[in-house]
Amino acid sequence: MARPKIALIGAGQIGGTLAHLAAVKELGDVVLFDIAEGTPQGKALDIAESGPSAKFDGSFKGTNDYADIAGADVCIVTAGVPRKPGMSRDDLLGINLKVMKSVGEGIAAHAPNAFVICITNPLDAMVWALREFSGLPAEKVCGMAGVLDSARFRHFLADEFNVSMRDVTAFVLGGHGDTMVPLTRYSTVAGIPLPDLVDMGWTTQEKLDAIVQRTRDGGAEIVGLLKTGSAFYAPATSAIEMAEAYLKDQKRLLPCAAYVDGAYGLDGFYVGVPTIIGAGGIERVVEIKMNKDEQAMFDKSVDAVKGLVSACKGIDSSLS
Ligand code: A3D
Repeated sequence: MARPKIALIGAGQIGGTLAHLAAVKELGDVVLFDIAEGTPQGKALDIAESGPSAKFDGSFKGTNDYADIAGADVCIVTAGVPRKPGMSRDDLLGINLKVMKSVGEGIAAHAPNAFVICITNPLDAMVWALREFSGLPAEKVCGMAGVLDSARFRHFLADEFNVSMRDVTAFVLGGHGDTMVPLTRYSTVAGIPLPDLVDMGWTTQEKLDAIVQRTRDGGAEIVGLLKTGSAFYAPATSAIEMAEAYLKDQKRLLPCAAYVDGAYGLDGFYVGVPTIIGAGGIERVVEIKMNKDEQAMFDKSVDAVKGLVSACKGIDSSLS
């Protein structure tokens, strides 16, 4: 059986890391696409040359021609610009919206059957625009954010409790922005919810609140340290987890930016929710019960995403 084909649209920091992870995990043949000449070709060759030592097989091609993504099973989109210190994700909207138009058209023309994972920021608005521009079925287009935000939350919790991150599960919903909603009630250490761990004296409510805030600021913390761009190792690893769930029909329950129409009282736009990812793409949006406070945080986050989608419509009249 032929190896799956994975197209990476954008060969920058995240794109290159995605290619390397896909190679090491032997997920399939990789095509790296970018408008920058030489960058995707150089990264593809460099990764291919690591194969003999790392012991993976696969074909790695760098290209500036959309025709080379033809028939891709998965497309992961990082094309665009990242944040610099002092910028919010929303500051990227105007530039990256134009990029989503060309990427959406490229995917529609050459890889219309792919499962598409968008990473470009501001995530919830860009994945919505990418779906609109590509015209692909909504269940085949999603955004990576919740897996990363939950991973950051899990890392901070594992550190606080001095336990393996394997035993920490966490839930972060809503938009991928300052209003994201880390849900402590649904986050556990080996099944023990965080509020119970506070009662058990494992941590204090103040420390837990600080971890929740650090999770919300997780992207900015890395931008502040790197100064020249944003996080790439953890974002790439998170998207690969989603791609693997699709390619191997794992039916993973992962939080991601999915098209929500009906659930959560929403009518047809993208926001971070729990989903099942399998061979059908986003096979199911899982609707969980929220208490009053959680619902209020979620609603605020949804309003922020709605504002960004309206801004996109204001910039590109074909989206209205
Ligand atoms: P970077 O290293 O700058 O790579 C972006 C690449 O996109 C560059 O190589 C550009 O040449 C390329 N590019 C620009 N325009 C086009 C185009 N029209 N077609 C094809 N390629 C193009 O950035 P990065 O890899 O660090 O980040 C990529 C995106 O991911 C940015 O928008 C970040 O803000 C975003 N990001 C999202 C998260 C989430 O959790 C959602 C996390 C981290 C970064």
